[in-house]
Amino acid sequence: MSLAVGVIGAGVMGGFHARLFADEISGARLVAVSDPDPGRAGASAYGAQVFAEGLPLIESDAVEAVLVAAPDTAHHDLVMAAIRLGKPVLCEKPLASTVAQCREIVEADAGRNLVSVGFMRRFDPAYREMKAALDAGRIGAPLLIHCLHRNREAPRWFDGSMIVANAMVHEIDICRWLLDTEYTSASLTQIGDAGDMLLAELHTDRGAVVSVEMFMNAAYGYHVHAEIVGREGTVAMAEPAQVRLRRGSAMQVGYSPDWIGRFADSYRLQDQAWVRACRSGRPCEDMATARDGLLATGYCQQLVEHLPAGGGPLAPRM
Ligand code: ISE
Repeated sequence: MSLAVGVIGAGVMGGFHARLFADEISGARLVAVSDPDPGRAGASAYGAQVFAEGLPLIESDAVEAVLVAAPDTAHHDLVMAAIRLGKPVLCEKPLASTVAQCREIVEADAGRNLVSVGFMRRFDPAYREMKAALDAGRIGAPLLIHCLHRNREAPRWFDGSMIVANAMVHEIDICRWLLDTEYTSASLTQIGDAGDMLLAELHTDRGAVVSVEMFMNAAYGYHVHAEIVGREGTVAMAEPAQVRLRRGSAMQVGYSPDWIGRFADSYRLQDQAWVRACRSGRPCEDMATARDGLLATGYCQQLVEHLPAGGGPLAPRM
């Protein structure tokens, strides 16, 4: 029998996940969607049951597994409810807003492995190929990862700390995963006074350095890029566009307007891997765990604390 999935939150992310479970993910079926806005919930339900709140959805006997795509501040309570009922839960990043809340989740999940965190870049074919090249020794010892992460336009609700906690958190997780490392210090430069641009240099316990350009209002499109520089070579993402348009003595490459276009395959592969793991009862090796979610939130918290001073030491907060 397929896995009965309930999706909490029918915004951009919840709506996309709901469609994946309704249409594309094998071994799963969408049985419920919740959102305080009935119009949004209905539009993402594809005939599944609609709830106004997340808790009754988790408690419903019809729901076997839960995807949380509610606002960040609601994550902790929803994930804890799923753990209490023994239901697997895939929570969009961040796992929770504070280190204390993440720690509570890690403790409740210990030995049960019910919690996964939606750091979907771990399933992106480009990042995976880069990691495979690195792990196979094809570029020698890693020295530096150059990352850039640009959004076309910051959402209205974006504030100064969200550039770290909501957006750069992806680089924090993916570079830990790529290098299998922890961070030891950071230097941070805020560029301009709009709070939408940041240059970060993170040092790691294995000596490699991670540099990240964050720009929330890059205007031309959504653009994520990374290159790992090793002792014997480098491995870099190709531009993600699939086609080139040639016209009027020029060649054009398109960019997606947002992260859904760029990372659609990653979300699909992640959700499929999660369903497979839930059904087999065996954890998916590549999926971010509650512990990864705790570490990411801990680093973000320290980086936000260091922003005014332009940097400082980092350590895993457990
Ligand atoms: C956004 O808030 C996200 O959640 C996306 O995952 C990220 O890629 C994007 O850059 C953020 O602004």
